[in-house]
Amino acid sequence: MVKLMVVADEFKGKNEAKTEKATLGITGMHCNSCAMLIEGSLQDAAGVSSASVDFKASRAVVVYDTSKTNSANLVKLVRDMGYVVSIK
Ligand SMILES: [Cu+2]
Repeated sequence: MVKLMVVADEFKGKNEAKTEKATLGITGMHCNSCAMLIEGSLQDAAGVSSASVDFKASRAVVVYDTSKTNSANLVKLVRDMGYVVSIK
């Protein structure tokens, strides 16, 4: 019990940055290159550590640092590319 708490505190101290995963629903992708284009833009966005876009599922999964960005920014980025985006 005590040991567990110590480990948790150490982890907290090292990790100021909090990672979160957002799933976005994307409407308007016509082919796989749309998905690749969106994926590249998300990967290049500040605070994003990984992004993958699935054309067939009309969905993007993005892992990001909550101290650097938020899901609203990610949604806006894809919206500005001309797609309809919702947070799943
Ligand atoms: Cu396309």
